[in-house]
Amino acid sequence: MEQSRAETEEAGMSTTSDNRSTITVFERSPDRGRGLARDMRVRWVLEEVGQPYDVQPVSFSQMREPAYRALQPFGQIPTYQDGDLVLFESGAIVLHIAERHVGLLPGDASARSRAIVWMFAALSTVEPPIVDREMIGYFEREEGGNARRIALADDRVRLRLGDLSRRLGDTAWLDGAFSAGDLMMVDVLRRLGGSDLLGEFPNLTAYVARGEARPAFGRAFEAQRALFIAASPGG
Ligand SMILES: N[C@@H](CCC(=O)N[C@@H](CS)C(=O)NCC(=O)O)C(=O)O
Repeated sequence: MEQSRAETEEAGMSTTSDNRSTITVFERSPDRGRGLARDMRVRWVLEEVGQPYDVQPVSFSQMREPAYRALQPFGQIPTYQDGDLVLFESGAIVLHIAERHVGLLPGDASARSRAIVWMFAALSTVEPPIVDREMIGYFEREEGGNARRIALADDRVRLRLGDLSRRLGDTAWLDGAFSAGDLMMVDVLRRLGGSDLLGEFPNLTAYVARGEARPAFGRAFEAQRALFIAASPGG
């Protein structure tokens, strides 16, 4: 996992950079500062690699404007801007940053690919059923509920968590040292927000707690929370 500074510089990566990137975030996050929006994973990776960044808060109406769509075609947060480079999709942003700094992707090529596999697993296998379940929570519980759909959504999440829990077993991280794959997986699991579902899997609960205990996570969390509080009436 460890790479020397010389190896890093030879590979065109940097340990730090003078460039200060900017990320777009919700002006006032609907999660009320719980750090569940997808800017959190970008803030976290930037904190892990020690890169200072600026935030550009955007409102829902700004996100619909053509100027914002030029940055993010789907009108979502986050985006990442570094000089002339504009990126969207939180997974691509995290990968971009992790690839250019030391510490979140192993130096060994195979181990590096395996860490990237876990990023994709988090985004394309674990996150979708969690988001589907959230959507039912938002829209259907309020309308009197649809107990069967909710139970099915819970089961789809439970299936993924069960498999993940078995793979993690009693290890600290998914494949050796903490990596961008763990960062992404922990961030995705946090969307379950301490629900009973996550609680059914003690090793995953502990895994998320380990991620949240990282100082970089703490700094990222406090930054987004401070923004929410400042944007709130009386904040
Ligand atoms: N796949 C995108 C999803 C981005 C996304 O869904 N962002 C949410 C906030 S977490 C958003 O902007 N929602 C408002 C909307 O979709 O209108 C990514 O990972 O960046």
